Amino acid sequence: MADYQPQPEHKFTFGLWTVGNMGRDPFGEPVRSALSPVEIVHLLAEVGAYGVNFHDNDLVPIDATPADRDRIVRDFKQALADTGLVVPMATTNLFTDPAFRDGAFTSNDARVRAYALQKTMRAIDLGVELGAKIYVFWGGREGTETDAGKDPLDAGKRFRDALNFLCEYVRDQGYDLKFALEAKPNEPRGDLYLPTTGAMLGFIATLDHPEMVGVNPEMAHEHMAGLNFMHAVAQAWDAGKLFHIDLNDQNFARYDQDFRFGSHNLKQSFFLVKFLEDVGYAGNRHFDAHAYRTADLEDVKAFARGCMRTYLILKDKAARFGADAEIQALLAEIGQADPNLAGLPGRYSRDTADALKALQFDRGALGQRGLPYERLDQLTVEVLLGVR
Ligand code: GCO
Ligand code: MN
Ligand code: MN
Repeated sequence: MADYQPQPEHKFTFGLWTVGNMGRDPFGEPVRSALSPVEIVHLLAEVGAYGVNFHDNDLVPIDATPADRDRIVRDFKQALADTGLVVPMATTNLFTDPAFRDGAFTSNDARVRAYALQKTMRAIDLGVELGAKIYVFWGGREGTETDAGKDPLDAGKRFRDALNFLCEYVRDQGYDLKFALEAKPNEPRGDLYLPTTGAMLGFIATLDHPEMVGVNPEMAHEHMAGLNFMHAVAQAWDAGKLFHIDLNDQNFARYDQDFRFGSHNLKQSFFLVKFLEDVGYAGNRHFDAHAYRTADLEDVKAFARGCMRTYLILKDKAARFGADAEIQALLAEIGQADPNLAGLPGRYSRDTADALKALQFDRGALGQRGLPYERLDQLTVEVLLGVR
């Protein structure tokens, strides 16, 4: 482990749009030249990634002819075969084209909603053809700037209808494919619907085939909303819904920064990696990030290598945390059981309820008990700083 070299079993993936990002921002033109999908596959193989994900139009331009499509897909497949990279996830671009400027599945225009479904079915076909087992839905334009023109109940119903339709499509085609819904609070819309992973989890329960649908939480998105990402991931895991994950980094309360994983909030990144490794998350670890606008091609490779290397270093730190006797002793002290409780409350029964109601508690002593979180946190910081 000490060499921190990415291996296929780590399931590190990048989107075509991540290392292929040309550095355009709302204030400035692109700063890097376009890389073809084939070039990106070779770049990812060079840095040691396991897989490559794409939006339909990252691979096949929206105005490609059928002949263009066939040639592009053939070349891409050849690049995958030459490098051994796989395509674990695919998704639809339902945000770039002006047709989607008021949303795709939630648009007020029925023709746009129908077009979005058509585009997604075709993109699902493409993703499945290339081997994808997870299909991500990020509703980049599903929201509003003003609530004067769109009813959130209508929007929610339209989004639900679209996902129900697409689940049936996948079943009808016999595809081995699951959906993962990705929440984001805002950007590019003023407000996006279903803005957090928790909101997505609530929504999934209202679908016709909830078992086909999970979430794709993204670190930056929960941080934009000021939330604790690891807690959102834990809730998704607990619900059996952690189908995919988008790793990156982000200053709190900023625009969507998509920084290299671990570049900003080291401690949050550590607790996230520790969580994923402790529970045995076996899915893809997808880096939905891009290099700084100042980067040249070599620095883009350094960015990609850095995402994976930092993950593996944090995984190593999590193992050290688990093996540190002092840390474990403090955890045992914090979690110690009281023999006087004799297993109460346990599962509910009339007897356990009666026994619990009859127990005497020393409330003053409970309130006086100190908890060594300062010591524990300092030891955690010291593990992270490399002195333990
Ligand atoms: C963003 C999103 C996207 C999605 C991607 C896959 O903030 O732009 O994170 O990068 O993850 O569209 O669905
Ligand atoms: Mn994002
Ligand atoms: Mn994302």
